[in-house]
Amino acid sequence: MASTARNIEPIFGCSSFMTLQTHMLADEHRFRDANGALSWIISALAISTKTISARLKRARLEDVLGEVGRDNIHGEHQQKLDVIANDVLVQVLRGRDGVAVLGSEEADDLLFVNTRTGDGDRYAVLFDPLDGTSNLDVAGPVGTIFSIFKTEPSNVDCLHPGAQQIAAGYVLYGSSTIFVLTTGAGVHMFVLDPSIGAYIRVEESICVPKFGATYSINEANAAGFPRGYRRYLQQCRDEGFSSRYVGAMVADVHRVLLTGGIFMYPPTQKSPEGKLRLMYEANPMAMIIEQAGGVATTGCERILDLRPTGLHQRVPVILGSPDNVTDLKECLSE
Ligand code: AHM
Ligand code: MG
Repeated sequence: MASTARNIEPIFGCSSFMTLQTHMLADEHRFRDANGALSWIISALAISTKTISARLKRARLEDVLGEVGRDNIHGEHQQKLDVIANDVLVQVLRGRDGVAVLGSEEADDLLFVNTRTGDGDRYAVLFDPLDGTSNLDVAGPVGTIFSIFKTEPSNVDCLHPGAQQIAAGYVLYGSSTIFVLTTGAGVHMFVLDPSIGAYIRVEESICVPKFGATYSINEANAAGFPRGYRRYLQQCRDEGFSSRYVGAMVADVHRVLLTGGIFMYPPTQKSPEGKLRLMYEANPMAMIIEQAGGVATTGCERILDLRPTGLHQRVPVILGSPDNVTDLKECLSE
């Protein structure tokens, strides 16, 4: 007797049920010589960020808010959670065979791991373990940002231009935990389902809207911005833009990615090079924004073309919808 197929309700409201892990397995087919090393690294980032997410949720209960009592390389007061997040990432990533080099905002120098030689590609993973830490004490959003390069014996300091990144992404710890990833073929978004402990893909090939009437900048520093930025901000206000600034780049850029607009951290009188770090903040966010059809520039040059001079180098950062960036660049060139 013929049976009638029952309509299957979509799980999680997604048309296809794909975890980050299965997404990576499918993605590997794009690379003819893939040996699974990149998938192992992404899986290490997934387990690390699930751990960090859980620690963040219990931070007040576990009494891990506040400062450690020492400064990092940038002279910033390290928070206990900066150290915890850094240690989680280092411990998990150093156990993966393909990882040869780790670089962190919270460590002065690169860390060389798995130093034995062997077959297969070797990777450098650079990261900002917890971005936007001033939000921690008030339970605001924070993030983890990562950048992955292939390492070469000829370039042991890993100072490659961002255009050579193999993969990049961020995790936003907000009202939900979001994993955004690119391996050079579009930008995909996953949400952590804490009930099953898996990142579930919720959006594929995200496109930054061509224009968005929102700007994101620490406007309190405006008196110290170059004149072109002040002109652009006045233009935005005259045109009825909204201003949104969380103070965590991951959260601010995530809004730009999904709804359009522009994120800026310009040079200021106090910080002529800007505040954000090229290798583990600007480069990975630039790759994400470009892969989604947006623009990433210092105002003078494409971020991904910059030749790095140091692991902790700072750069001015502009990330946004193509039309917004064009308007800003016109103001900067006047
Ligand atoms: P952090 O990595 O030390 O937290 O600093 C980076 C953060 C960015 O997330 C954010 O865009 C910026 O610093 C905020 O700085 P400011 O308080 O100067 O606006
Ligand atoms: Mg940061």
